[in-house]
Amino acid sequence: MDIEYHPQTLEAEIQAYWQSNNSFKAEAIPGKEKFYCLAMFPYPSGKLHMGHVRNYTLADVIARFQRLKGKQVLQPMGWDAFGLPAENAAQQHNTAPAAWTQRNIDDMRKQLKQLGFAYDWDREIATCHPDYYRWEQWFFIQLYNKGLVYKKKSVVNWDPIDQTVLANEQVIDGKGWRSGAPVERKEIPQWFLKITDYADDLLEDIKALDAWPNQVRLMQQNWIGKSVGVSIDFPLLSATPLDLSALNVYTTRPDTLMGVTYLAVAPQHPLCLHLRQENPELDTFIEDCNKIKVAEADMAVLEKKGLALGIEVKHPITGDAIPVWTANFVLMDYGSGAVMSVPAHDQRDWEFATAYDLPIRPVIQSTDTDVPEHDYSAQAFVEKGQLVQSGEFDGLTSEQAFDAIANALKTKNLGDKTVNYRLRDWGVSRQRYWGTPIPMIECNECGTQPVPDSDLPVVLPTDLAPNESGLDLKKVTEFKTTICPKCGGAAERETDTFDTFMESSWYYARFCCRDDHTQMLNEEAHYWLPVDHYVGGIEHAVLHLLYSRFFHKLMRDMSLVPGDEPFSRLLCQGMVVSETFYQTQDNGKKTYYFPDQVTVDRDDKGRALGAHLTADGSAVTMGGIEKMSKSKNNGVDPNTLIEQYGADTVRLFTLFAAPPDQSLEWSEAGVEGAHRFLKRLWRLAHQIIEHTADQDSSALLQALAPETALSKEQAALKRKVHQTLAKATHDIEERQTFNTAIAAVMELLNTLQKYVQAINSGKTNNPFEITDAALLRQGVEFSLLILAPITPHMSHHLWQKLGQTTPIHQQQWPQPDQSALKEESITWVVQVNGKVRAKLDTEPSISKDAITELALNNENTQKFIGDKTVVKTIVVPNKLVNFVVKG
Ligand code: ANZ
Ligand code: ZN
Repeated sequence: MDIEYHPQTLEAEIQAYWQSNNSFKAEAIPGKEKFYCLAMFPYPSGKLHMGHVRNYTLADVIARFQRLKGKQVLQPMGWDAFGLPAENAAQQHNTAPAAWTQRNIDDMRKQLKQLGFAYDWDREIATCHPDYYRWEQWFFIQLYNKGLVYKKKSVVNWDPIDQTVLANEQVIDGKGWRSGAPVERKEIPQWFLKITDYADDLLEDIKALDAWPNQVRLMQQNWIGKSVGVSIDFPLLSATPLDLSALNVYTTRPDTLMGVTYLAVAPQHPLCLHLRQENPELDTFIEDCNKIKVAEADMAVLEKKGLALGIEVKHPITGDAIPVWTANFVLMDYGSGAVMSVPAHDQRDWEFATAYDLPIRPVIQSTDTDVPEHDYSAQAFVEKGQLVQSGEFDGLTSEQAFDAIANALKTKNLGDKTVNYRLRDWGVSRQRYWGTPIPMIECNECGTQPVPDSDLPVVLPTDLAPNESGLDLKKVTEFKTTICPKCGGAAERETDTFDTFMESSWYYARFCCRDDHTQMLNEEAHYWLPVDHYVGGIEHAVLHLLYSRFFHKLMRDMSLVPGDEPFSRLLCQGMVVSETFYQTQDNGKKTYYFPDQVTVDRDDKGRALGAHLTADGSAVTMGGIEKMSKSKNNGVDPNTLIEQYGADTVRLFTLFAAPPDQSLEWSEAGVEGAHRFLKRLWRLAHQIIEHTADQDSSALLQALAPETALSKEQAALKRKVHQTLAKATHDIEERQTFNTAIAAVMELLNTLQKYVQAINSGKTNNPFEITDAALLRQGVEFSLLILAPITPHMSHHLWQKLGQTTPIHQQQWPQPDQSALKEESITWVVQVNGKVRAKLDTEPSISKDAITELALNNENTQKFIGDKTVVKTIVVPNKLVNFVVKG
């Protein structure tokens, strides 16, 4: 018998078997329970990293387990194939992005297959294929027709030297990545999806996502950022070039209204834009503000700058005149682009007022009398409290004042409560080549026209040669020039492409029916959706998940998908981390080394003392444990591991080393441990197969029946086997702690091994009597079944060796035998003053208190205690209770 474990040949054979038998084909059978398991699809960078391996292994375990539970399982795989890296690679290596991407896809598919993931490969999607993106274009046009799409001028990063728009990641320290020129802010027309129409829906439905990590739900909620405030009109006292009677502001703190000492509008506010014509100083200020595109997060730390506009408004309650300024920290696209400034109670306003010597007027006081008086020369007092210096509102709490002031304003017709969202509409235009063409046409006569359905898809030309000027659709005349679908005259295509988040927002749905060339989604989407389990990285907690939820609601409203949410349950796996090693060069730069270039020096307890370069012995610094990354050279290549140990070992290690949501620390020793375990399982299984090969199968079955009499050892073995099954089922299904399920199998393996040794050494029984054989076989079978989702190749092979005719992935997950789970009962002796008075049978797990109580309440014990007092109770665990009585 071939007893050597050769994972590489074995795994390749089994993978070929799965492929030729189409073992993981997803079949929609109406009426049968389904399970849709999905891992976030990768960007085809060309190489799988350990983060991918972990992500896909976790999902694969869930999918394979659900298959064993008898469900119809869909687990697909595809490629998030558009995006910037392909363009960069194209320019570096002079290859077309399409070819580069396709080659990477082919490489990565091979690697995924080597890991034995149970995908239905017939459903593979690459988002850069016209078969896929044509439906995205179609859908966009539907949204356009429904008024959910609009075009608006919006700011981009502009490289004045390269004359091109830069993606955020191409701006490094405010400069263009290639030209090094300071990046400018430029406004160009762009397409937007009205996600803000769904803000409330997206917020409300978070409540129902109870199988999502709380952290992610919170991040979604904060991103949407609903705030309730008051919109207030400050009537204009000065004439303005605009036909305006009042300046409108949005505030979440109407309680501070009486502390307003100036108003501040955004530099892009219409008022500024009109005044700049006659005010050169203002013109320069606006120009300066427009130069840099500031992220919202940077706003808070920005140096506050502004300019008085020479205009005054009237305070809506007191009627006092208030000056209007423009300030660089006011955003044009939030609220109304104008704020009422309360320097006493808002830190930004305070900084601005301090810089420009504007009055600070405190109107809120702490209600806590222990708090020392606030020092307004140091900073603003931003907490809520009680109103002072606020006339009729004095003495109200901030909360009471919110309503009182809102009502007072409402009566005067100068304000009302409103809701605001931090969420902005989604700008989907990218000035990039490698993406889905936006299916729009611009006609001089008829304006914007969507591409007619019959002309879809608008295919991205893939035969562009990357050259000096880069890849630019604007320069492809054959693409750009077209005919207006309305008047038939000459027209131009939109040359921007979609944000790649568009493709990843609905791929989960298209997997259900990717072969349907007549429509975007069909009835299979109604069968498979929602995704029952989605597995991916926490880095997608905000945008990808929000956009997918938004798309789902859009598709729902067109009856294309069922339900309100795309992903019922979400698992965000932790990072894969490992030790970093570096040497510091003379210039202070760090050179990072790969773990296999380094030898770690350890003490006799295995603790690391330091490390040196294996090649020349020079000392290296251990830089601590960090996320595996290219820049730190601390990544481990899954390919090398697979070649060395086989896929099952890699899978087992990644699952065993940590619970799914926690960081997984890479360790060579851990991988070796996993590999050793598999070899042990391999040997033991072969041993048991050998010993039980010629037993009669019906006799083996009979031996497992509940009524079969068992020796004490046999009963204990049977209990262990079924306990392991029960625990592993619970760990995999409910807790999703695959590491503890694996630990349970490891323990079982120890038990089985000891049992076999006991027989072999003649300590127990005759060699392999039929009941022993049956129980040992069952122990191995359960181990293989529990491990089938985890180490599928090993399980598949040994299952066959056991003489089973149906492959293991088609088995039903077994139910533990409840009668076998029962702990063997133990017999207690109950004594009164050292004399045996009763005997009691209980479970072995009974507590000390419970057995004392039972023994005391026993009829016979009571008879001998009578009205005497128990002065002492002695309990010998699992044996005896003795009551010492007196009186
Ligand atoms: C007066 C005030 C007093 C404010 C105070 C705060 C504290 P959230 O909660 O995020 O919705 N604001 C309004 N529009 C703005 C804009 N376009 N650019 C910059 N800031 C703007 O924030 C609402 C608060 O942010 C508003 O409440 C306003 O300042 C400011 F003691 O009004 B507040
Ligand atoms: Zn036209």
